[in-house]
Amino acid sequence: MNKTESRNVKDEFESPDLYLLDDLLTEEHKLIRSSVRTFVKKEITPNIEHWAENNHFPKEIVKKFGEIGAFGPTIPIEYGGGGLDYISYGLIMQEIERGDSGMRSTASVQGSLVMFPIYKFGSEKQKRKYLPKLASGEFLGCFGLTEPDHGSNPSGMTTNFKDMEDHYLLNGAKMWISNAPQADIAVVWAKNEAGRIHGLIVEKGMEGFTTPETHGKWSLRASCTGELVFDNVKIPKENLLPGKSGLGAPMNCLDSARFGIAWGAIGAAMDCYYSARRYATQRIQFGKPIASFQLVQKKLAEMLTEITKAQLLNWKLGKMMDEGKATTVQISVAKRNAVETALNIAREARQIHGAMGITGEFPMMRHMMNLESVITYEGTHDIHLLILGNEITGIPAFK
Ligand code: TGC
Ligand code: FAD
Repeated sequence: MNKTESRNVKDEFESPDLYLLDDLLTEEHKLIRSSVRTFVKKEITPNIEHWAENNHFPKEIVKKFGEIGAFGPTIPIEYGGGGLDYISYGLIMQEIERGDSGMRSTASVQGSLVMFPIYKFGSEKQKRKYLPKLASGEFLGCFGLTEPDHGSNPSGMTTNFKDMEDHYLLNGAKMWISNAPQADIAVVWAKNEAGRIHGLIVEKGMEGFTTPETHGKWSLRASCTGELVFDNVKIPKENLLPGKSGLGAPMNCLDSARFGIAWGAIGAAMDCYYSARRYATQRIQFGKPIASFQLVQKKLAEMLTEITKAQLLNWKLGKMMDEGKATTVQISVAKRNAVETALNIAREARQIHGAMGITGEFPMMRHMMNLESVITYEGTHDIHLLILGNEITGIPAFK
């Protein structure tokens, strides 16, 4: 394959539709998918290898995501959101992650983990103050739940706040926080003096609040990750989210974000499948395209089968989300299934490309490395398995 045919020069991606799943989508869904796909082809795929190689988060993408409605698609229009359904949200995440998981992280953290808690648990004043700016990309947000000593078990968190009568005093630290170094606001989960978890909105520039960047990542290199450090930060009382407390509040947000990941990871899988199919039909060995060998066809056939199954699962989950019927367990199953499917497909697609597959000429290595984070964040692969195990047996094996 010569340079001019490489994907970085021209992104001609088309999605497979073996089972005519487009019949399940409305005209509006298809229009949304097509406009985000066009955006990704223009703004993300021509640049992503360069950004990832240079460990560069393109801050300008935030405004551009705002312009196409990628932030908070399910939030009502009156607060700047898209007023769309969950299938639309899923399709937007699928298309963005087809470009890159780190880009999807930027969008899904903003929508599901920053706008969602403010919309769901915030006061009217908080909604009016923050949501339109987050929707437009004027503000970038982050979500602080994980701590250095509390990852899978967020209920053990030690970040805490004290009631000082005219303000709260926040102390502690969060780690592995997407968007943190560039964020204008952080939705932070911390315990009050009674040990009850609450959400607080912490603004950039508050005295005692710092966001050191995490360096040395071999994954999600185009997304910025960092810590949130609180050293006696004075938080105005009006910045507490009044609507819900307890671990259930951040977990509600994770339900929405994990749904986005289920769709997004299949976008990355679709990109790998597309690249492998194209390469296999063009690459000649033993006098024939490698696509003519049965073992290569087996790989491609299994990839398409798994993508199709995952898309059906995701679509059904989207319907249940829209009907308000989706459970945490169902969402866990879809997240777990999609990420495992995508990782397997990235590995198989890489093999089809032979040595070329390890270069940035093709997307598989980047997707594969990204997916190693996706399989860990928002609940690790094993934690999701245990959530289903708990549902089946009634025994929570994570304790
Ligand atoms: P457990 O005893 O099961 O529950 C404690 C309380 O929380 C409630 N709850 C939920 N409520 C609503 N929705 C959910 N999904 C809920 N899950 C739990 C539960 O009902 C209970 O309420 P109550 O009133 O009875 O007290 O909690 P546990 O401490 O045993 O933990 C259970 C476990 C392990 C499943 C859970 O904590 C878990 O899912 N851990 C994984 C942690 C995680 O996902 N962290 C994600 C951090 S954010 C992130 O990664 C963003 S990456 C973003 C990107 O870049 O894209
Ligand atoms: P641990 O909890 O220490 O787990 C280590 C291993 O032990 C895992 O394999 C796990 O499955 C296993 N394990 C743990 N407990 C059990 C158990 N009970 N039974 C069986 N196995 C178990 N967090 C945020 O709050 N906000 C963010 O924006 C955010 N962004 C992130 C971005 C990136 C790039 C990454 C990598 C992480 C991000 N995270 C974020 C953190 C992420 O949610 C945590 O990494 C994740 O929840 C796992 O926690 P941990 O890394 O501390 O692993």
